Amino acid sequence: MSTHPTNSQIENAYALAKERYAALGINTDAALAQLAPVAISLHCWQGDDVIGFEDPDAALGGGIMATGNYPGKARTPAELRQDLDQAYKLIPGTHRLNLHAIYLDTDEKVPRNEIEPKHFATWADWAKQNQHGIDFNPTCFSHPLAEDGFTLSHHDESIRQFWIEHCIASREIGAYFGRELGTPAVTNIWIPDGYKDTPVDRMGPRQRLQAALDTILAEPIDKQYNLDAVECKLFGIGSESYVVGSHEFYMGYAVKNQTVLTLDAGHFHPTETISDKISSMLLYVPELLLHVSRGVRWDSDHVVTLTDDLQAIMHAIVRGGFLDRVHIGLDFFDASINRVAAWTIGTRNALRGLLLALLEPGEQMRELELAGDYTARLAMLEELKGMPFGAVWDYYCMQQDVPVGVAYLDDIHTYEKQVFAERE
Ligand code: RNT
Ligand code: ZN
Repeated sequence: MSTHPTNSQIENAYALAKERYAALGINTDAALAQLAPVAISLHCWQGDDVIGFEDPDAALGGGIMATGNYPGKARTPAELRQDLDQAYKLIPGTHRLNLHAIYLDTDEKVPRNEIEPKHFATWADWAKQNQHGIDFNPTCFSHPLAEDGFTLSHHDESIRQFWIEHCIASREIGAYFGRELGTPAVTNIWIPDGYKDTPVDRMGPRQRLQAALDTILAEPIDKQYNLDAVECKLFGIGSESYVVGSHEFYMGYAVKNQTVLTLDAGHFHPTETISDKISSMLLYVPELLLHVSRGVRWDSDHVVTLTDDLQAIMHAIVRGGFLDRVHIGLDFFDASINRVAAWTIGTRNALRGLLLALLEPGEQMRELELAGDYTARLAMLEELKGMPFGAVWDYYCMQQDVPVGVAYLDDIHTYEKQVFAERE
């Protein structure tokens, strides 16, 4: 579709950019060295519209929805891994995989409360070969026992117990990945529980959820293998009036129990952003998991683009020095575009946002702020937006041996013709 820059053009542009940044006291090589080890957790569920492999005819439930029917979606674990391999090839760096329990790889029909590490062994082998850490999630939706909209907070004890067992099994699978791969899995609990219309009892379901979580987390697991996280939400389709696991619920729970708190960028009021929550929450919880996403009207899960919101999140992480306490995961699912491209575009954008944040003269700007020179602070923040950041990003892609600029689309088109076409 276009001609691509040559290596020497990329190098020349970088050399100029490096000088411009150096003049502001920013070392571009150091910024790239900081970016390189950051592992973003790619969510497996973008690859097949959150269907999984438990039942190929499963319908997505739990108040989340994927729209579109772009051809070529992965139908088996092997196909999903093949698609992921393709996406990882187009993204600079080495990244993680975020797996949901319904993506088990076995011919057996396994009830969710009986899943075991062996059902995920192929994932561990593949991750080991490709140096991916793995994160994990119990799947408390798209299931007959979740059909009435309640799982861990269900008033029926036997249903609640089923989901408790599923979450306990999931933590063990997280720990298995952690042991196998030498990097802890963040096992994140999100449940859809809530009411479409105004409830009378708002406390009861929350008490049940709190007790269920206590039971799930009762068994200590070494943090070098598994980290427990909990994720809130404002509303879902069918739970517009009341969500049991609200922000306050999980904020309180995570602080009290010192678990990881998950902040999904699409799970708050439309004008509320997660960027400003990071520095507050890190005073009270050990670590955060981010579901970097993009809300659009009723949807919380559009492909991540390089928005002000995204930049504010990355700035908050970098300026706070929180890269080692914030796990960056992605959460979006768009079935109307090439799914490998969705991963590629979303992840590259997350990294671009991060690089922009790393290309700041942090110390100098802090000094200006402390000196009360808000004029210079504002001038600097605005000047930075016009710096030749693209040249640094292009150079990084070249250095990491992935396509520079939209060149990745060529690979995606080839892949589409060779692989997706075969799946129809
Ligand atoms: C749903 C939550 C949750 C899911 C995944 C599939 O609103 O964001 O994180 O998207 O678990
Ligand atoms: Zn999420």
